[in-house]
Amino acid sequence: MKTWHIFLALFVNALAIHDFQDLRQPTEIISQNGALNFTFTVDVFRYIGQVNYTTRAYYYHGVGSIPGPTWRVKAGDTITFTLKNALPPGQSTEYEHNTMHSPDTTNMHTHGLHVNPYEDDVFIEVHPEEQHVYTYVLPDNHAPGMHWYHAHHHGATAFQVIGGLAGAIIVDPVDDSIIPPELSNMDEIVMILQHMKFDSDPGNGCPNSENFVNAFRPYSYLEISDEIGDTLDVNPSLANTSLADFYVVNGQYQPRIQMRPGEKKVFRLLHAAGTHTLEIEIPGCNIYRISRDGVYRSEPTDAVDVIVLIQASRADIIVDCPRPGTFILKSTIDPSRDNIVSSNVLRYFQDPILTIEVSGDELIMPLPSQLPPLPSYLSDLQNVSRQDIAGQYRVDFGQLRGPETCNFGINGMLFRGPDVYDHIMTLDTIEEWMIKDTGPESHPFHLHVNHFQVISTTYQDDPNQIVFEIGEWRDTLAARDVTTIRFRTDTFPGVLVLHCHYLRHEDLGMMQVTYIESSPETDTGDHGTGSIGQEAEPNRGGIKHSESIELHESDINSSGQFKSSTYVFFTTVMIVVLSII
Ligand SMILES: [Cu+2]
Repeated sequence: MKTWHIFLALFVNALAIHDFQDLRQPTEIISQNGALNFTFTVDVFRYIGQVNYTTRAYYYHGVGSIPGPTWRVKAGDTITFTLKNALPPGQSTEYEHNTMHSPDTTNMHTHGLHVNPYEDDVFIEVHPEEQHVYTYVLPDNHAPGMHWYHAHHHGATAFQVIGGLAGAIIVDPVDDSIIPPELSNMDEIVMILQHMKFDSDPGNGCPNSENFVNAFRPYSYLEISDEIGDTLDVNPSLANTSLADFYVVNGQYQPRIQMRPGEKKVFRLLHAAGTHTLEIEIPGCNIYRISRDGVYRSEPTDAVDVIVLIQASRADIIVDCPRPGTFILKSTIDPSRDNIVSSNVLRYFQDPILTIEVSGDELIMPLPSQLPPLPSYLSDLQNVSRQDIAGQYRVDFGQLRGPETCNFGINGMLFRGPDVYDHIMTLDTIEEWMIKDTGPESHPFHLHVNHFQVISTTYQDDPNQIVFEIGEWRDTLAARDVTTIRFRTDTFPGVLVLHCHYLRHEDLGMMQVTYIESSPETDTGDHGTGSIGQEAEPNRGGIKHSESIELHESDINSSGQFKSSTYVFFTTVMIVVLSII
């Protein structure tokens, strides 16, 4: 963003109607005696705020809200959740994959939860006048942390998430004593950041083509509504016609919170979006990050200047403001980070997003020296020996060649359907994947069900590890150059979905399905219906949807897996680069 853009944004902001209301917390639905049983109904909803518009929302006990209520559970709990679709019937249930379609078909994804993939199944379709009962059984050792839920019907994901179908999931530990007292003494504030955009900004995120099939740029809700064939009348009405592109916190525009000087609070930030990258700053206050993507660090960071929240990411931060006064939480575009935070077209400026009023008597609150320990499935994989790595895979984000020049795919392909497995793994083993993205922008890589640990990267422009840290656990990662991740295929056999979390890319084909077998000897395919790559095996049900394959790397074989010779080459290059650093 150029300097004059920032001044323009400041000017427009000065004209805006500020709510300056106290920040509300979403309704919490809290588990009792190990169970959380509830129903959400998806129905038409008129959002009222800086913009009034007609969209879809989750209704709980007859009350609709954006964001939806927070699910609050403990490790070991069972969530029994009924999703009812009360949207108007009449849309076709026929569609082609990798197009925008079915605005009124929905489903549920529990982003970040470590649960059975046949419970967190994004290929379930809940059409209008249908319902589905989801059962999620959290493992007894599920890590505490904040995750989120959102609609994930491929082809309608971006539309429904941007439209507001999202909310927070908080997993508390069974044993509260693992939370250090310094942390449990702090107030916790959930801050769900959602983007609303009703102007048209053609932008240009497609550097090599005039064909903006799937460019990297912010799309307005109206554009996507048109494209997907939404039959609802969005009927937007702006409180200020100059302000049509903004973030809200828990559905509120520029709300405020109160703190005392020196008081430490935990801000649980959830970027419930699929477009922008935020760079959160709170000038005059101290920020200590204690978790990312719902997984605690071993100890708080030193005070940091900025929290980069890529699409879908979460961060728990401890904040204190030493002096009385008014402070702001904002998203900035600092030129010093131009080479660090990629996707320049998707960086975002808003000042303020939230106001902090600091007054009253000073409090002195210590930081915790340690944070809750991680469970065994998140134990450190940085120093495992090579022979302990059972499988390797490469995920190559890039543009497709040919007439679809500005359409993006993975390993040269678009999503081939839920029954085509691009990589096969074995349960309870260690996988090592290389996430490659050498384009000018940065696709946010997201893996379902299993968090992964960042092992190394060839990207050299972020020496202070602002965007991601080596060794941290993530479920969504800004892919840059070649970044190596590892994870355990813990507990849950079955499909493992990966995709770009710039959600329009996902809808239009940047998604793959991989598969974890119980064991190579005993697996019969009974718990899966798909096939490996294009080599259909009768006992797996064959391929339902197949697309022409266009490879742009000669060294990717037909199942999208990276040949070992190329893997060795990349590893060698990476080791050399890292040793130079
Ligand atoms: Cu992408």
